[in-house]
Amino acid sequence: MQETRYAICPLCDASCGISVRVEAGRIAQVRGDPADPLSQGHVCPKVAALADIHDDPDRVRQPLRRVGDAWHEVRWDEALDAVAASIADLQRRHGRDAVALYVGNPIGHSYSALLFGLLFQASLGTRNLYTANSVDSLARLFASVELYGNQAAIPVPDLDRTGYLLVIGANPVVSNGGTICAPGMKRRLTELRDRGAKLVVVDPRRTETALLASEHHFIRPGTDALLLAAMIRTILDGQSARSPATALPVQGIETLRTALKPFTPSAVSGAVGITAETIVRLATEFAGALSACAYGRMGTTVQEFGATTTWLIDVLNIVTGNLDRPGGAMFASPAVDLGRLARALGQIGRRGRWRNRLGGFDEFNGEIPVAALADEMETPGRGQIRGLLTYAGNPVLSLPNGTRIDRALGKLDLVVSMDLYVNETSRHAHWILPTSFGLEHDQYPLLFHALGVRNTAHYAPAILAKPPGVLHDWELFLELAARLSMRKGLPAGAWGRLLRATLSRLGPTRVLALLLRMGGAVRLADLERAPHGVDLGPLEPRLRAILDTPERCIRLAPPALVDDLHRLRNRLSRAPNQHGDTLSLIGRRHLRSNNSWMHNSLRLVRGRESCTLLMHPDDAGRRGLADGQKVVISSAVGRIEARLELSDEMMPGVVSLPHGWGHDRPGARLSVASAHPGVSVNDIVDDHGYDPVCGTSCLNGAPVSVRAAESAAPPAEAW
Ligand SMILES: Nc1nc2c(c(=O)[nH]1)N[C@H]1C(S)=C(S)[C@@H](COP(=O)(O)OP(=O)(O)OC[C@H]3O[C@@H](n4cnc5c(=O)[nH]c(N)nc54)[C@H](O)[C@@H]3O)O[C@H]1N2
Ligand SMILES: Nc1nc2c(c(=O)[nH]1)N[C@H]1C(S)=C(S)[C@@H](COP(=O)(O)OP(=O)(O)OC[C@H]3O[C@@H](n4cnc5c(=O)[nH]c(N)nc54)[C@H](O)[C@@H]3O)O[C@H]1N2
Ligand code: SF4
Ligand SMILES: [Mo]
Repeated sequence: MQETRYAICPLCDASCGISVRVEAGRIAQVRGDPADPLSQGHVCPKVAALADIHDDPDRVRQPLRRVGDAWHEVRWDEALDAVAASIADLQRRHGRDAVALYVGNPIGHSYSALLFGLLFQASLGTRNLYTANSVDSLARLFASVELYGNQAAIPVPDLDRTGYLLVIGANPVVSNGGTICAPGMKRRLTELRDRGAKLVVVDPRRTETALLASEHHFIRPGTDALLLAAMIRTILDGQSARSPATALPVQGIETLRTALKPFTPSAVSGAVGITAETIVRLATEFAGALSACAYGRMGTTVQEFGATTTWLIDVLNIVTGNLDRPGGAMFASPAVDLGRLARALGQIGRRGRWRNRLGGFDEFNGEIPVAALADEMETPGRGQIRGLLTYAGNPVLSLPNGTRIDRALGKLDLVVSMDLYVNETSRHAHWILPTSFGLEHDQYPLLFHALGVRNTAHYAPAILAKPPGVLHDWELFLELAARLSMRKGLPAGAWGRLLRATLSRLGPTRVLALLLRMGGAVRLADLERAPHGVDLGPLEPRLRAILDTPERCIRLAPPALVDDLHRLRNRLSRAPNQHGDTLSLIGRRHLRSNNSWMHNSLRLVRGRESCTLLMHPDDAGRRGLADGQKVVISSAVGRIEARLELSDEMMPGVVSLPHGWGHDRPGARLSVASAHPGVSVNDIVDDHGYDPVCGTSCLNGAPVSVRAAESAAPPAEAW
């Protein structure tokens, strides 16, 4: 039997609507859904790999227990009881923080896992909670708390109406955007240019996005805050007391003006690598545009000045009067109001209520930055992490100093992975608890609707049956939470049982229905009748409903960030090491790759090798290196070998390597990926490099040196 069903691609923030031909319970074909009001038929090459994951022979479809090197299939009851008993036992003997939880990126794509995960987290009661946030968007969340009082207040560029878009440290043509839901970026940016709007890209690499731009400027990694500070200073200098910003409820503009004094365009120009005249012109044009918007992503969040840079991006939008107005940076009005939900759940982004055991990091919203994880696992003493639970994450490849994480995982008393694969991380697990995936459960892009460049609401029921031996993520969370609260014999145990009984009877869909009803825009029943999704109109100003600061004002000059300007000023005296031995290492993404976990799809990995080190020909010439040659890349924490690819798309002094590769670790069960392993850039990214303001790891900008490998002969053919 064959039928066409509609669903939502769960792979990235774009959340494209898809039409899926299902034959005999399997995906026969996936296409973009032209009737989806937001994605309008757009999909990228990754979408075809959805079928590969669903059908992957390597996928884990029954709970596994590892004894030595051997994996044994076990029954769910046995696995759940044993895991709960081991967690409770470790916590009883060594304290509740002895068991840590790491939550990876895919949780963001499952509303049911997000909601029920909170319950599991509460039942675990550990302060050692880590997530991919601190290698991703923590700086963004931090800046939102400081400016607007709620981490859920994330402005998105009003792409389809703006007159001027400044993209700084993002490559949305490839990534399809992060912390923004705007499927079809290439089309949107082309239309932006076609209607006469300006697109400026600032990036140490002439990216696929830069190729669409009106202008592109190279920038030295980690110096964006200097550029932005000088632009804002220039704008404030030329602004009268009746600035556009004064129309917004802002506080602290004078403090800001004073704090930015030292950052003149000529003072920052040398460090940034952009002339003072260009900086002044960029500032003047941005301020003079009918509407304008600055947007930053991984290049501005996971670097030395992540929090400060993100704050200044918003400040630029605010002081030019471009926040909360059409064509500027706006807040979506999602059908489930995330800001309100965050408030109700106590998740607005409080911080500093505790620190990690070894010190150095404040908790943010209950989590500790991953920069602390390896130390917390390896340093003995009470509270040392002895057990790690991972949910939909692959820390061995995704976190800085992956080699060290790998080693530390091998020594833990308990590792439990709630995952689809025996991969680089879960090969260390004592237990793997497999879950359903993607189209096997219902979908509602809870987070991404709140980041939409247009207000839409889309619900899709499950369209594939889950394999009989797996649980839905939310079921797994409930089962573990219930067993844990019973084991621990907490007074909450009875409540836990009651809650579990109630919630499992309700199920996530009923909870979603309730949340939609509270939002008031649309009901679940309406969405069930609209398989392509519902259009709720263009973005509308709503700052006053968003603001959660006690003052009901935007805090333009929050002390934590203004104080960081001293550190930023010191950055000015650091000499650029362009012609020395050291190069600055940055990351990149590829259209056919998704973080660390989709390389087991043959159609995505075959063809030209993409895990190469990009370098400017001048840098190669100076080192006597040639295109295609194997090179050794060394840093303070490790060395890896990769194939060199020369290109003048790189800024001289900067090299780029993608992350998520390195599938040659023994014991993983990834038959395709292990034949196309690549190397893991995180083996040379230092876990002790982080932004001291918010604790985000510096994945971009690490100093490395590059030399020829011993066996330097270029390959006969790629792979
Ligand atoms: N195809 C594909 N799409 C994806 C993903 C994927 O793996 N593959 N991952 C998804 C995820 S989880 C995320 S978070 C998003 C990320 O989305 P993006 O942030 O758009 O993706 P990146 O390719 O990391 O882009 C970061 C850009 O910053 C530049 N850069 C590096 N350092 C600096 C710097 O110091 N200053 C400036 N100005 N620029 C710098 C890099 O050259 C790069 O072009 O993508 C999502 N979409
Ligand atoms: N050097 C460097 N490092 C980076 C980055 C970078 O740009 N440079 N990017 C960072 C970013 S932005 C991110 S988001 C992180 C990602 O880092 P992580 O979130 O740690 O890892 P992923 O590669 O996304 O792996 C996702 C895991 O979840 C599993 N999985 C997928 N779907 C499901 C599901 O529905 N249920 C369950 N239970 N499991 C599932 C997959 O099998 C895989 O093991 O990497 C970060 N690391
Ligand atoms: S852009 Fe993202 S959501 Fe859209 S099809 Fe590609 S991976 Fe899926
Ligand atoms: Mo991410």
